[in-house]
Amino acid sequence: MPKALISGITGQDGSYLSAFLLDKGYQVHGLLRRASTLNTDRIDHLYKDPHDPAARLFLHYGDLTDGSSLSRILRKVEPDEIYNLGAQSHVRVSFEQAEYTADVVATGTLRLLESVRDYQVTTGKRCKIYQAGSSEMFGAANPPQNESTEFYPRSPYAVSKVAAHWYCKNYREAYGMFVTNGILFNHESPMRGETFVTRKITRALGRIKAGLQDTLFLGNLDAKRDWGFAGDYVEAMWMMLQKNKPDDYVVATGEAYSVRDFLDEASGVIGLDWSKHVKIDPRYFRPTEVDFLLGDSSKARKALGWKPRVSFKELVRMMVEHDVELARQERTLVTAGHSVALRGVANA
Ligand code: NAP
Ligand code: F7E
Repeated sequence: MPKALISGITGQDGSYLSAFLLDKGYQVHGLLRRASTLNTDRIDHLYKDPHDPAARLFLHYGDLTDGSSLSRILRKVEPDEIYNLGAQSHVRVSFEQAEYTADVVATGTLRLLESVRDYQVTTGKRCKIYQAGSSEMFGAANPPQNESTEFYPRSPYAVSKVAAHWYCKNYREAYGMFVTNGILFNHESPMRGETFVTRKITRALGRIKAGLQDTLFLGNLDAKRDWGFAGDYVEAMWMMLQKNKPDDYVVATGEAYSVRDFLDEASGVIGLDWSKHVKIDPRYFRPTEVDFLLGDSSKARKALGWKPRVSFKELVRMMVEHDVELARQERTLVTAGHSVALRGVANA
């Protein structure tokens, strides 16, 4: 049974990737950050008690800011494949917590590479590493962007991802390690964190429809993104590690829409006029914005045989329908006298 180790297993991509790998027959191990509350909501449906002989998903306390935990987990798990998805992944927040973002995203990747390097030397075993690179690394570079486009990062998050990308390339060249960089454009789903713009919009629309909210505060509506479905993108990650040689691949749909287009499409699903509810709040502007990302993923399509299955319209509908149902459940709770979590208060 192949074994995979995932950092960031409790995030959006971690949950889709775990489900995908379990389905392929893998034993899946994940790094779990200690928190005062349980943060495993996205993978609870996949988890079985480790005493159950059928259990194939295991969690280990560890952190990308703690190199010794990484080394210990590597020796314990002996993975065939490592997916480095762990990150402080919010671009706006990275301006507020720049040092921390660099520590997790850039130095965290370096810690993982060093741990794997030592592990391979001392045990003689080999493992393949996937690095979660981002279209944010292209930043202000002219679209369409592909593997040959020069990086022009526009946030501490993006700069840290560029550093991680180059660490990975360097370890590939210096030590012959199998390290592949995926450069993934935005990908979304009903599991998307609620402070990213797509989910912020679909959560708010659901709540407006349910009478739980009236106003949605947003920032720049003109930014354009190449939005795909997370479920399609984790398949590309796996495909990259099935190759014989490590490489760099852009993964994208090849279509871009503005935040305004997303609002139009999403509110169309429930027949709402968003202009009556959306207000612009400059707190959501970024000190340096990324205006236009549009990916050219011809290399991945040719070399991996990957292509997206879910269209923009289908993605938006999937997210809106999910969040309309979630808000309906919240409405029931509120009507019964319970309180529901306050959302949208953070500056993100
Ligand atoms: P996400 O939902 O924000 O999940 C991030 C994950 O990283 C969570 O499991 C989080 O744990 C974990 N994490 C945070 N700090 C950590 C630390 N110090 N040590 C270990 N784990 C830590 O992100 P995502 O959307 O799934 O994205 C996955 C990866 O792809 C990230 O590296 C992201 O930067 C990158 N990426 C995402 C996109 C996209 O559009 N989604 C596009 C390109 C690249 P907690 O649950 O405990 O917070
Ligand atoms: O912003 C604009 C905002 O935060 C998209 C991360 O997964 O994808 C993600 O980064 C656009 C930006 O995603 C609000 O200014 C307007 O132009 O959803 P987002 P992102 O910054 O593109 C990349 C590929 C990653 O790697 C990252 O980890 O939407 N926008 N109004 C807003 N954005 C937010 N969050 N909130 C607003 O109110």
